[in-house]
Amino acid sequence: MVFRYELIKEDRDSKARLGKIYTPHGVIETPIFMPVGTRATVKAMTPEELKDLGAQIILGNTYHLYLKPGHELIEEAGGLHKFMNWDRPILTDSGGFQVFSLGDLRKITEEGVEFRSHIDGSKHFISPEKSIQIQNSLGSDIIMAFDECAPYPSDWDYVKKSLERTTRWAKRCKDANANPDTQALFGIIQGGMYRDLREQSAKEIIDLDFPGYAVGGLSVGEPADLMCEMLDYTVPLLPKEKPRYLMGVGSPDYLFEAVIRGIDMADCVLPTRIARNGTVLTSQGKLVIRNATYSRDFTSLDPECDCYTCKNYSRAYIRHLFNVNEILGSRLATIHNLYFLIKLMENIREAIKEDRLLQYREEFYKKYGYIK
Ligand code: PRF
Ligand code: ZN
Repeated sequence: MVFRYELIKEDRDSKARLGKIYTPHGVIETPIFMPVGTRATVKAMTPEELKDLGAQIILGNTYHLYLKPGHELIEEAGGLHKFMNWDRPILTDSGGFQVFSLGDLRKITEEGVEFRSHIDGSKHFISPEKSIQIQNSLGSDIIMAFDECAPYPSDWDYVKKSLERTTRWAKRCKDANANPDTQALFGIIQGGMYRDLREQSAKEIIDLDFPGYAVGGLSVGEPADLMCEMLDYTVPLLPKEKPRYLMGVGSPDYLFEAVIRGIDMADCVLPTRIARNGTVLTSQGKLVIRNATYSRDFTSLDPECDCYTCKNYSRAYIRHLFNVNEILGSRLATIHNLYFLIKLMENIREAIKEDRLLQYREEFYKKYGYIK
């Protein structure tokens, strides 16, 4: 199956869209939330369990897989899908964001980024060409351009320089992609929190003509309303006939706000990461399961949830598992959190179909609370 985006329906009352993305490993229904599997595993989950949860696509990370176990080894195994036994679509991030998060361990030049491994301090260099070569070895269905995500806050002059370099890098990524027919390369829009720079970046990246576009550089510590303002401004600049991916967003309220502004895909470590330290997402908001309040609470994590965890285990039991450090606690909380977001996106798609998304958002916020 060659890569294609099909726009099925636009919401009557917002910019939300219902669509399908066709990839060599199957179809993704959008809007979609993508669980993150940084190191060739969605932490604590087997691929079988992910499928049972309804996960349609997962994310992998170029930076981590390049360092360990190495992309050559994964290529030798027959690619990332085969290596990790996941036969549905995979998207890999370019490593740009992860390398830039290393702080003083890295040095940016026009050619690329020199950095020291966060694992053993060894020296490495990733260029746009190298990032694409690694992603070509991994064999992911959607690959991302090597970009720079400017930190927040950054001044206008720096963001301008950075986005212009990101455009030059995007062109080099496009030229470097050895498998354009089987691995769709998405361009990434940067531009920080500046409208004029968002517009410049969108124009330049769209001019290069990618099969999909990501909005990068958001959800980097700015206030929620600033992120929303940037989306309000940026998303309408993107072509209707291509998918739009908001990078690094995964709290329920941010997902609603992104979808309503026309975003089709999003990913975040949030549900899996907070699960492992005992925080679960529920229809009533976040719940910290370690709290003593739950020691004799024999109800499920979320009375409205019908995931495997909620059908079979109580808050008291899961709290106990966390208190004695049993790994089953992390597994049960991860199952619940991923199911919660996957189900939320399914409900959002249903609501778009029936032109009641804004009403659904209001109902959801009444119980969950808004922007936590
Ligand atoms: N660029 C890349 N990956 C990312 C981001 C980005 O800007 C973000 C920003 N929230 C998350 N992941 N390549
Ligand atoms: Zn549940």
